[in-house]
Amino acid sequence: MKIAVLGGDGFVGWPTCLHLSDAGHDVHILDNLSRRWIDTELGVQSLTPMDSIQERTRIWHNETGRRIHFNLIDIAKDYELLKGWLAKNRPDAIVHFAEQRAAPYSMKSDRHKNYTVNNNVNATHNVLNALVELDLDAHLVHLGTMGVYGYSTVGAAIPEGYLPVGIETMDGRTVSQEILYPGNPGSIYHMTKVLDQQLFAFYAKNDGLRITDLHQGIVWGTHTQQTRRHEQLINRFDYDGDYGTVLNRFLIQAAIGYPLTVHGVGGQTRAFIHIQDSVRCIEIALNNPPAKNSRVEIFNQMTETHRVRDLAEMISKMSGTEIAWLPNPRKEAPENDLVVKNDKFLGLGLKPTTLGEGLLAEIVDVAKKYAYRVDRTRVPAVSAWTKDIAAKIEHDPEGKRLKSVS
Ligand code: NAD
Ligand code: USQ
Repeated sequence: MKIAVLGGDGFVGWPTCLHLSDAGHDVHILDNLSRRWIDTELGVQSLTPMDSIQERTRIWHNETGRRIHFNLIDIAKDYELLKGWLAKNRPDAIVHFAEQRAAPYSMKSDRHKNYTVNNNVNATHNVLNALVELDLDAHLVHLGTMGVYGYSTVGAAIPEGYLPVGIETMDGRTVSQEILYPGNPGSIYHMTKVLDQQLFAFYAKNDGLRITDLHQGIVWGTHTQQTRRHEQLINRFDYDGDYGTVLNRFLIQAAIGYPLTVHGVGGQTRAFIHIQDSVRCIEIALNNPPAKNSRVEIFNQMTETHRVRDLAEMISKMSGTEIAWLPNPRKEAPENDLVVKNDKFLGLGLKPTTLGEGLLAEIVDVAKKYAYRVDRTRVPAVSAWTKDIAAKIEHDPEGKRLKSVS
């Protein structure tokens, strides 16, 4: 297949491009490199030394003889460029990663809220709009998030996108219908993914577009089979308070001897997936497109759930690192249960990579190798969800949160 990967320079995008290219697909990256600019804005860098995208693709070509093409396009702002590229190249499929994906970054200030909404919603709408305008029957695979559902199971497992409901009619009958699971986002970033869902539902219904939405959990790990092939194919690895995600952060913290930063009592339960499984799921989704004029196909892309404090305790035991129980900068339930259905990927052959000590230790080793690149002052998460929380945290008598806890 000829596949356009929007956001193919990012943490999940880059290993996906390598995986798809290795499988024989013709891969074209469209990316505006905004994630690299955000590192500059925040004064941080990936734990792992990343080369430029041009250098990465050159190394891949040297290693494999296969080409991955790169196009510098802002999907949200350069609609005509995007449309022109799609018209000329007419891909069979599009994988859409090109959004601002950090919840803390999206909550930093009014400017960051505006940026996240404008970037994410426009990027998604521009792609859909161009597909219709060009009469292009490409299968669109979008990376959504588990966070569209919120994280509460109300005593029943979260289904894959659609919820059967019974509605009492005016003449006393009960009719059943399947509706999109009610959106319950916990940040501006997560809210943009709920808005994406509505855009997809409309374009599938009105224009018959073939769309798959992958509601992905927190991705952990860094290497895949292909990124291991050459030092310069290495994946990015975020550790800072905005972009670092919880499990990867704890592993880096363990590697540099920084107390594990648990928010609150760590009762938050979240869904997880290893990066290797993430790229496999995307390939499975590409190989199983929905029919034209059918509803949006939704998969829950996760393999296991864990409670934050259990992860911290496990890593603390494994590494001897202490745990810091910090005031929570987010507005979220302090404790929740989470049960999620993921039968569709399992049915299509996914063999989950679960959290084993071997893989965890491998990540700690990667982190130790590059520990000299870590700026410890960038580890604390300082983006507060509300002004009230920001005020409380600033008045935290022990000043734990704003200072480095080391
Ligand atoms: P990332 O920030 O590392 O990568 C996103 C890429 O998209 C970057 O290379 C960025 O430059 C590009 N991009 C952003 N806006 C763009 C625009 N307007 N035009 C062109 N390119 C643009 O993020 P990631 O961790 O690789 O996540 C990829 C996708 O998967 C995101 O949509 C995210 O919401 C979703 N997701 C990620 C995780 C996770 O744990 N990382 C979990 C669930 C879902
Ligand atoms: N947390 C800590 N300590 C930390 C960092 C986070 O206790 O040092 C807690 C947070 O308060 C939260 C949980 O861990 O309760 C998860 O936080 P996270 O930063 O790992 O994940 P999140 O903000 O939800 O976002 C990440 C990705 C996002 C993706 C989402 C999937 O950045 O792109 O959509 O995971 S999900 O969480 O399933 O919605």
